[in-house]
Amino acid sequence: MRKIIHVDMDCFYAAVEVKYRPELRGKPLGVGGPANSRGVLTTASYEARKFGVRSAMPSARAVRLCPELILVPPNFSLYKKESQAVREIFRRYTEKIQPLSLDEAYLDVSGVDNATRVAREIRASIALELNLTASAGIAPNKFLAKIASDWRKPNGQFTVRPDMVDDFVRELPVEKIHGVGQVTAKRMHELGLRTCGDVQQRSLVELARMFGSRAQWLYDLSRGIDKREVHNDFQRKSLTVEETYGRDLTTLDECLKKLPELYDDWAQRMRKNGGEEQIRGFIVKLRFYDFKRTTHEISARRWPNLSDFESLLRRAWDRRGDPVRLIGLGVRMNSDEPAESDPDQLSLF
Ligand code: TTP
Ligand code: MG
Repeated sequence: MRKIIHVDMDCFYAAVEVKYRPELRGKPLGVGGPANSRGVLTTASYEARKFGVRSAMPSARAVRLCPELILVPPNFSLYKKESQAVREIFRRYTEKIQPLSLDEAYLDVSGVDNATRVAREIRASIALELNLTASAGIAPNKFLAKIASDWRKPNGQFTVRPDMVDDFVRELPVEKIHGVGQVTAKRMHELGLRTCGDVQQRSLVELARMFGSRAQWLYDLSRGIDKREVHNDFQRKSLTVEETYGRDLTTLDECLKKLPELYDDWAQRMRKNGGEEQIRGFIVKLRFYDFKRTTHEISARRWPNLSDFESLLRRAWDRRGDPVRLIGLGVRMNSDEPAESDPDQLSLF
């Protein structure tokens, strides 16, 4: 069973503005273009939302709804910087991170005991270190995690345990199904499908007649089934660690002595990253005093032991026997899996 966390920052751009201009805290704030032109809001603080002010609303209309509204122009480079800082916090827990935008990401934390606690820790770190708040959803897959992160917004979190999935989806409006936009939702309503529970009543064949190639997707999601992986920004081809030494290592024994620490470091990162089943080979890399390098590699489809790297290191060393300034080790991974068609890509705009 996988454990996925979806983190979504609270009124992100507005919260970043408040962080750097504390005098704005507690005030109705809109981030966007000026009200005297065709400016549009990117977002608004919760104080402004009480007046009905929303993302994507023309600034002029927002000011009519909320005359006290303070409008500030967006500062994207600042939001990017904060977003990167948030991502650094995620990386303490996992390397399987899929950002959806500056303020949102999926994390695969299947390796941890208690994903609910990890989410709480991540949110606490964001609050303490960055002076921003985030909400989180914790669930066995992306679809449920993303819905759950909205449940206790702002500054809250909600966990959908595996035994809660059936109840969670039954009453869920079809609009919440990822990829179901207004047009599809309207059609579904006309066919008597208002909730995921309604969709569950229809067979796959019936759904295929109504929705063609999207039937399987609707069939699965309405049952809370979603097998989409959390994709890193890039598909990993290898996972290696390396270290450059202040003083060149002149004997094989000296090099061998460095391996346990490197191995532990590698193992820790590998556990965070996951994907043990994708291991296809072991690699050792040496860089010599003259910056020339050599690598030695064998094919294998299992978790490597320290001794695997020791024998690779011996062979790599035997090639030259010269002083070594850098040692690297790790695994090659299978990266030629077919790219899965990801509905995330379809429904953005
Ligand atoms: P959201 O997460 O949709 O909104 P939010 O973070 O401002 O508020 P919430 O607490 O409800 O999550 O979007 C994240 C940021 O993306 C938002 O701060 C500004 C930007 N954005 C736009 O620029 N245009 C838009 O239409 C939307 C929806 C968001
Ligand atoms: Mg947000």
